[in-house]
Amino acid sequence: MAYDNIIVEIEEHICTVRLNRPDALNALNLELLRELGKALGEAQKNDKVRCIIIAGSEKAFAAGADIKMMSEKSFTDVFLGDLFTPEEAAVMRIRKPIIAAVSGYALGGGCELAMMCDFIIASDTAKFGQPEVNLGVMAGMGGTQRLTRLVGRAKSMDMNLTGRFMDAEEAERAGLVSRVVPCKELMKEATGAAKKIAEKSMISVMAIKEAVHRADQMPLTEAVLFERRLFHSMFATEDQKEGMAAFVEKREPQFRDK
Ligand code: CO8
Repeated sequence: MAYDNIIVEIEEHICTVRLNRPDALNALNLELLRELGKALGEAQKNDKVRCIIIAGSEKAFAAGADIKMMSEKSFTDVFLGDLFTPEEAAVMRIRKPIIAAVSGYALGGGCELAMMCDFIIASDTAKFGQPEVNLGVMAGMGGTQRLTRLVGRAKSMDMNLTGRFMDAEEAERAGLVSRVVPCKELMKEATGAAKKIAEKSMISVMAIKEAVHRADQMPLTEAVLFERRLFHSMFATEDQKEGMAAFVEKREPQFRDK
């Protein structure tokens, strides 16, 4: 399917979605976000796809929501139109793993989109920020919430209140990103991680994603019980038999998602 604001490639079980508005540093307008939601929905339905990567350009993952699109909007427009709620839901509905490959600016909605992914691999040029305060507004797609859960209150308050950017090294130290690699190696690293995930049983992979996301949302004892019941349920799968037999027989497992 052809898109105007993103480029989608599917290769070796990996769907890579590149944000592609180079003249606006990949600023997120509604058209782009709707195309992204559609592409992710298609990847979810496509049995060939086992992992998804969202990337931008070398200069910018995304420099935020499109300020030009928002500048003339009124309270009534955004409140009654529920700006960005369906677009966020479309990303959060995806059950397959999503890696954000971030190079350059990931600001405002760009940082928030990266945080909606399951983990972030960053290039050493990455810059994260929630600079909405400089525009007389505030974060609106998780910048005060997901960022606080990921890096803690002190750094989240600092970034949201001052609008300062966090470089890749600080982001890794703070727990916002899982790995930092040289800019030129970003896509190789992200693809390598995606390929590793693609080799596993999709039953384990999708259950792990659901369980880890519960860590933000449930009390610990409930969340551990949720995890334990998922773990127990895996003993009903052929992939559990295959994975454990392969270990015992000292060979590579052949998972069949059954
Ligand atoms: N929206 C629209 N256009 C943008 C944006 C943006 N967020 N960011 C950059 N651009 C455009 C510029 O206007 C410019 O276009 P033009 O040449 O036509 O004027 C082009 O991209 C290149 O930008 P710069 O010339 O500014 O490039 P620099 O290298 O000098 O600076 C910066 C790069 C520092 C990234 C700078 O562009 C900047 O500060 N951008 C704005 C960052 C920002 O404030 N982001 C937060 C936006 S608000 C937001 O995200 C709210 C989130 C709420 C929910 C989100 C749901 C998706």
